[in-house]
Amino acid sequence: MILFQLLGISAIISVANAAHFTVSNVSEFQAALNTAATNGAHDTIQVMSGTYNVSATLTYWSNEEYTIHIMGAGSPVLNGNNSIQVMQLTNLSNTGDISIEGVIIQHGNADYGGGLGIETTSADVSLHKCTINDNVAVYVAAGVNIYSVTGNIQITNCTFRKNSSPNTSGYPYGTAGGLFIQTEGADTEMRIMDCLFENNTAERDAAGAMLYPVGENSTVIVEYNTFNDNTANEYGGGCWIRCPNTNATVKFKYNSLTNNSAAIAGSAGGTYIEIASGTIDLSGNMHSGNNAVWDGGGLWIEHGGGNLNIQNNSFTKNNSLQNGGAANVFLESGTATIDHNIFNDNDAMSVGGGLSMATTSGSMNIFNNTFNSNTADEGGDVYLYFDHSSSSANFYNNILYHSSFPALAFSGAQTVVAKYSDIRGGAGHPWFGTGCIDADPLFADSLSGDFHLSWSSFPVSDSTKSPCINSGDPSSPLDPDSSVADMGALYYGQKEGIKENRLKAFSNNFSLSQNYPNPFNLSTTIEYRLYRPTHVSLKIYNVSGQWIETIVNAYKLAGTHKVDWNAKEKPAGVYYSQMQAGGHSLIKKLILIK
Ligand SMILES: [Ca+2]
Ligand SMILES: [Ca+2]
Repeated sequence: MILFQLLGISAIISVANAAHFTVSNVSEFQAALNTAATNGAHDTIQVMSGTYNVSATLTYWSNEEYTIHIMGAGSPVLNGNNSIQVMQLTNLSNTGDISIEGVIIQHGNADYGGGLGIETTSADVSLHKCTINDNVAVYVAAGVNIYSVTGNIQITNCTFRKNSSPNTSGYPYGTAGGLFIQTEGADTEMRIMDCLFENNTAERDAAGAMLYPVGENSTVIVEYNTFNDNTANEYGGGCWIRCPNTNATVKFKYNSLTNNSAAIAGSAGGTYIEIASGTIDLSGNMHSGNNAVWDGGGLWIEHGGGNLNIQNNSFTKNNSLQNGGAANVFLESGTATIDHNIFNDNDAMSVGGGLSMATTSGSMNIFNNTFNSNTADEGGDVYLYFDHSSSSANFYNNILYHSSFPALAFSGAQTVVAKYSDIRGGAGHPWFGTGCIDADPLFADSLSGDFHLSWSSFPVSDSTKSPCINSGDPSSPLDPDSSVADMGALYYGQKEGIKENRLKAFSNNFSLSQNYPNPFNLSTTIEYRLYRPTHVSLKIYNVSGQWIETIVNAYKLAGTHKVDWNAKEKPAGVYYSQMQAGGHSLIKKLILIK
């Protein structure tokens, strides 16, 4: 054991190849960074609570093969006072990983990385439980700028708020309001999980987050994040991902994007994804209230070839002034699978109020989606464009209802024949094919966004049974209740006699506890836990699946929430509580005794 005593550092203890520093002011912090950079040890710098007014950028520059971990104790605030970059950390070795946890970085100002800059060659970078607020970048990356040649980068449980990149002097200036991550080499992985991006702005692209792995075989994972009220004047209001090299993997799942915009001259109000080739998996996301002046109010994708899967997402009240109110998708070649999504109340001025999709030579499989109340000049719900005759589309088991006419439209070198779909105003069109119907789908409560199919007198097969139940293509896989496939995104579960859906398998972004007491005779308490802030609805249904009461319908913060249901006036019997959040749903049984 070696014991150091250096001026300005309150305690340094180095055990073999590990050193620990505790710092409580700016000069101690910088002295610890200087020592850590050259001491031949793995370092932990514990930053005690308090405000650190930084007048010279806190700097770590090392080529040691040792890690550094900066750890806030009691949420220390590192403040650049709107005049300087707060912190810059650089390691040029292969294994000198950099990690930061539990600090608040605010009011930084720099050309790149106004709050924080990190650079490595092949070492990994992680940022955990940090808050990045009110930073400005003259050129790129107002909040955090991370660059690595081949290192992996992980951002978890962080908040990025009110960061802005306002410069307009030349591209790429004015990009990446909250966060910018770039890797240069092949085989890198970048991951953003459980983060909140709110009220960030960019004069050009990517107001919330910008992820840019330049090399081949890149993996990008963006899961369980919330993007709210971010504004880019050009492309990508919420999240922007570009993989310009071959064989990329993008997993974009369980994210919530609300009120983001591409405001002045660009596409992708919410999410922008562009890859040269590879696989995009986009599932369980909720896009609502996003808008773009060009294409793709909620989502914009350009895929150079491979697999594109868009599943179990919901798109509500997004709009674009050109094409694809909810989503605008281009697939050069390969296969797109688009199923079990809900497109509700989206608008495009030109084509594809819900979904606008184009392909050069790809094949598109579009099935079991629910489209409701979308509007466009042409293709109120769906517009497809086929560039070459080798392209194709299978379109079946979809519901297109309450939208502007014609709900489905297409152009180019191929045609579409819809099958086993419920399409309002479709009858008589050449594309209204086998098994298609034009009948009210009897959604449970479409005005409040509940697109389950209803069947009030289940199991009696009368006029209360949605015409979409068991009316999908009989050769489709059976529904989970072993009945013939239903049309639309949500099937009617006939085993329990209650609306249910496939999405609930993916609902681990929240939990719904059993109510207590249960059974009960007057009132009962329902408790639920959110792992990220989101809009929540909690509804009570009776045993026949009829809606009884909505007891929560509001935006809620992450954490545990409780609500009482007073059933004094309700008849005894079995009820169900159904919680919906982030496009997912959970159900519990309640027993009322009188
Ligand atoms: Ca060191
Ligand atoms: Ca069925």
